[in-house]
Formats: sequence, structure tokens, C-alpha cells
Amino acid sequence: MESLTDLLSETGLKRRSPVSVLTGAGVSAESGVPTFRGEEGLWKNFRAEELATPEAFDRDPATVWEWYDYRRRIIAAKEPNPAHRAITRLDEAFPDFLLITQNVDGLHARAGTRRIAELHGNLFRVRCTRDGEVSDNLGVPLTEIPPRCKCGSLLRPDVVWFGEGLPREEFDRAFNAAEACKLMLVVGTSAVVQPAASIPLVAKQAGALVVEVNPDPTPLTDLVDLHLRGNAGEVLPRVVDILLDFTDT
Ligand code: BJW
Repeated sequence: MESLTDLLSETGLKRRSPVSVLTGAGVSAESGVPTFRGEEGLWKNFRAEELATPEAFDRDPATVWEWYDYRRRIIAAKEPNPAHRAITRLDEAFPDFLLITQNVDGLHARAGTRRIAELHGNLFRVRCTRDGEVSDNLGVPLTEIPPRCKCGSLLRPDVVWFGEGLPREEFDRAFNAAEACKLMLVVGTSAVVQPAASIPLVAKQAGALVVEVNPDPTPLTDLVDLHLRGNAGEVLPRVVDILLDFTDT
């Protein structure tokens, strides 16, 4: 990690500097939550366009809900891992911090991170298809598939499907943080889904130091300042130790 320390010296990072982290499914891999793409990915056995689109839901809400309930059950039984907890330490230490996550699993919040922009929603919330009202009080597993709102309309998962816009407030928080931050960590994302994949590039263009943590290369790897190759649960706690030591003045 010598090069990280060198880069931090050049950047002059301080405790008061704005810091952001962008996470993807890889940050939850060591908790036992499947990623989307790759060898062990969720979509090896399911076709995304059959499940994670508004058209799929309109066509066959029960099948889409079966898939989401299956994932809700897996995730409810999992625990945050050292990578989630390392990010919580950053949230606690840096006054100007934002975690931007593409994950819908809620594990960051369960690890204690408080300042989070959930770009793609949350698997444990539901939204009424009639009036858009959001709630989070459905049990796991579901007792009725597809579940219905008290008004009688279908409920849908409060997540962002392909072709849908991201929640405006979360989008603005994320892109504002990317433009302002002095350091961005990019952890466990394949960086192929837009607009989230552009966030590190916005940060880089605005002058931030951008550090990627991933066992595999991604389309970002050649564009960032440093690629730390490895699993988030092993690499991130060491990165956070270095960041806290470096800014401990
Ligand atoms: C580890 C690890 C370990 C493993 N440690 N790392 C511009 C260009 C081209 C296309 C588009 C574009 N703009 C929009 C699009 C279309 C589309 C898109 O991006 N398509 C591309 C795939 C081509 N985007 C959209 O449709 C978005 N909407 C939009 O842009 O709307 C605009 C609009 C305008 C006007 C009108 C209307 C709309 C919406 C995208 C929504 C994405 N939703 C999903 C599903 C959420 C619900 C659910 O969970 O079911 O979000 S798709 C899925 O991918 C999920 C994830 O959040 C997202 C990203 O995946 P992620 O997190 O990167 O996971 P993986 O599996 O891909 O990667 C895991 C990584 O971890 C790997 O790199 C591993 O190596 C690594 N790893 N173990 C660290 N231990």
C-alpha cells in the first residue's frame, strides 16, 4: 500500500476533506450475497431482461416477485462483512462523507453506515404501483405473491429497473458528492451500469484521487489513480487504517 500513502501525500487529504465511496455488489460478496455478473453471478441463471425491467413486471409480476423474494430471503439471513464495517469507520471519521451504493441489500445500513445514497433503491422496501407510496413493513418471506397494497393495487419492489430513472434526490446527492470529493473509493462494481458507472469519472475529472478495490479489472481500471487488486473484506480495512492514520493530525 506504499503507493496509496504516496498518492495521499500528493493529494494532501485531511479529516475535513470530502470523501466518497461508491460500492457495488462485490462489497457484499464476502457476506454470501451473489453478485450480478461473472461466474457466480445472479444473472448466470436468470435473464435480466426477463426479471429486472418494468416490462417483465407488467407481463408476469408473480415470477418477478418470486425472484425478489428469493433474494430477500438470502440477504435477510446474511450479515455485514469487514468491508461494510470499514466503510462505517469512514462515515464516523470524516465529517464530509457520502456512501453511494448501487446495492439494494441494506447491508451498509445494517453495518451502521448512516450517510448513504441508495442509487438503485432497496429490496426491503415496496412501492404501490398506483400512487407510488413506499413502505418497508412487508415480512420476509412474503405471505402473498405478488403482494398487494391495502388499496388493492399491486406492490412492486422499490428498486430501479433497466430503463427507469434513478431517484432524483439520491442521484443529485451522488453526483454532487462526486464533483466535490477529494478522494473516492470505488469498491466491488463491474462499472458497466449507467449512470452509476460514470460517477468515478465525474470525481476524477473534478480532480479527486480515485482508488478502485476489486479482484478483477473493470472498464475503470485504466482510468483510476490506483487499482488495489483483491477482495473488499481484506483490502478495505487496511485502506481505511491507512486513511485514518494519514489524516490523524
Ligand atoms: C468483488 C468481490 C469482492 C466480486 N470484493 N469486489 C449509457 C450507455 C449504455 C447504456 C445505458 C446508458 N445509460 C443508461 C443505459 C441503460 C442501462 C445500462 O446501464 N445498461 C448497461 C448494462 C449497458 N441503465 C439503465 O437503464 C438505468 N437507467 C437509466 O439510465 O435511466 C435513464 C433514463 C433516461 C430517460 C428515461 C428513462 C431512463 C437504470 C439502471 C438500473 C440498474 N438496476 C440493477 C437492478 C437493481 C434491482 C435488483 O437488484 O434487482 O442494479 S441492474 C444491477 O447492476 C443492479 C446493480 O446495482 C447494477 C450494478 O452491478 P454491480 O453492483 O456493479 O455488480 P456486478 O455483479 O456487475 O459486479 C460485481 C463486481 O464485484 C465485479 O467487478 C467483481 O469483480 C467484484 N467482486 N467479489 C470486491 N469480494
